[in-house]
Amino acid sequence: MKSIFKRLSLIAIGALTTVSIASAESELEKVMKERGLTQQDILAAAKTYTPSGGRDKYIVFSSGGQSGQVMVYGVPSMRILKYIGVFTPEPWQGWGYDDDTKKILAEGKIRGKQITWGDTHHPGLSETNGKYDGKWLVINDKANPRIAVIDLSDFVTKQIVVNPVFKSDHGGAFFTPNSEYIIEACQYGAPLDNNYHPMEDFAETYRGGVTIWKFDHDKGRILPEKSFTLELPPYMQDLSDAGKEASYGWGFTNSFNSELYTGGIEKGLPPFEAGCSRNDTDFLHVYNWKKLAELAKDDKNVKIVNGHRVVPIDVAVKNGAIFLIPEPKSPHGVDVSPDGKYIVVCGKLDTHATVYSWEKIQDLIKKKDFAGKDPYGIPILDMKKAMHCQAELGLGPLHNQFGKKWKNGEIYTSLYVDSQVVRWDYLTCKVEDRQNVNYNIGHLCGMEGKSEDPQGEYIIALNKLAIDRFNNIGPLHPQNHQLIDVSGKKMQLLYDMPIPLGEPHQAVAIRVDKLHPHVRYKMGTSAFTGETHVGKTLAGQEKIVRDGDHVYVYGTVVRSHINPEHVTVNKGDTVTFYLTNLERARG
Ligand code: K7E
Repeated sequence: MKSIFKRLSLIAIGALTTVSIASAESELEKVMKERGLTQQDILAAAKTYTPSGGRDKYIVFSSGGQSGQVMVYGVPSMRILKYIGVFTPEPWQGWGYDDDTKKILAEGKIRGKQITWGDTHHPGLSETNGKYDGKWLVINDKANPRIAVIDLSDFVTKQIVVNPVFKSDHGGAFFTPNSEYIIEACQYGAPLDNNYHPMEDFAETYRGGVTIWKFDHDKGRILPEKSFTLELPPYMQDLSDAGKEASYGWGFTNSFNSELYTGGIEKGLPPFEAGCSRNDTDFLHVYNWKKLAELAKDDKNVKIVNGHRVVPIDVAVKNGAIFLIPEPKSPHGVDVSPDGKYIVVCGKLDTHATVYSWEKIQDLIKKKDFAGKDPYGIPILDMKKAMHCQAELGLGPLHNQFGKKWKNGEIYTSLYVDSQVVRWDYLTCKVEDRQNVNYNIGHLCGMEGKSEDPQGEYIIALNKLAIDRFNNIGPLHPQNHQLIDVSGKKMQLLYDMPIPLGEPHQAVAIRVDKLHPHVRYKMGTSAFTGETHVGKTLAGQEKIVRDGDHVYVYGTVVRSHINPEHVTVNKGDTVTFYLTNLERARG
């Protein structure tokens, strides 16, 4: 009897399941029809949809651009999780409104002037053996030459450092493979000192450079007194990358103004952009940061500018620590392959990406096989002799990310003018696939795609324009981050994520299981310094202390319960409130 009942109920359940699948199917068909969705759309939705309570596999740190902060979101859901206050006050999280955070923002003062905005540009994750270790995030401020360090144990900015010799900062922040140093290139040539020098003296007195910031990997702090700058000609040093494995110890920085042009449209001269794009090639700078770091320790190898150690060009040349290689017209990204054997450079105004061979470069340096010298005495290697191959990609190639099969040459490049992501093979220089994006992509973000351990799976196209992608919200459109599935033979566009911020310029992605942030702070810890706060007050210890006309309130807070509730002071007193949060629940 029992077993018959069981069988009957099983049949009933089976029938129910069939009915519910059938009704779900017809419901799905109905929704697809009503919303005009294709099978492909449904597949894309299934690849990104994350049910309530679900988690992402990757966390992305994206610069907030002129918003001066960092945005954190998940992949593949593309859900925004956090804004980290960096150079700009963030009222909702108290960033820039209390004494501790004011102190950090004040570290970013330039020549005594407080600057409460920034253009966060290139985020970089700390590395151990060339792999992301999930400990620290650094980001540069392009507009005001500064770098900030963010602690990934609580996602809070802990340090801001001003570059003492640069007047702009573009090619940063890039970690060396064991986070020994952070590379930061300047972009616009300018006097290294803070004095006036006329523009006519550009070639003689204006300089470019690369600052090599010493980083304390355990404490997560830049050590300015152990850092130095390699002086360079004012070629407008641009993006940089640190060599790895085979090319460990070296750094690569490209530049876009071998013409040393400074503009002058008002005097009838060609506009700046045209004038600095006349030559067919610019210069890739190849320098030995390891050797330079040794040289910089000795006072006789450096000049001190604004209290900072600068290795002059001639010292670097004499010690075989700097070389130039021509690279196609107005290059942009320079990206070192995970094994350090190839250096890929995109020529913004050239349709090619050029792959240089580290082995050939080293060989030329060893044999002193130079094609000549630049006006500043730096040896130039022959471009053809240093080259591995060149790939014709399309219009406006900018940046590169490596795929999971990087050993077989898998690489992705953004095409700004063509609005495309191209998958190609950097070993053979053959193009494999193209994906249209919408529109005008700048950087692209692979999953750990610039580390020694690229994960593949997705590429995010960081598009500067959205035009017709979203509802009309007035003349100014959001930016658009588009998620692309790169796991199959053909790339597939999955998701459009509007970003209503200053241009969120570049992003880095890391596997979630590499991050181990605190669940809560130890009671009385300052969220901003990570140390026990002088105002730490436990339940029952609340007090009001007067010191002359300064009144200190040691209070506690649990949700809406604040103690004390009344504080009576005299007119003209200064009052400091210390409120210790006693809440233990997560929130
Ligand atoms: Cu290509 Cu400033 Cu990152 Cu722009 S640099 S795209």
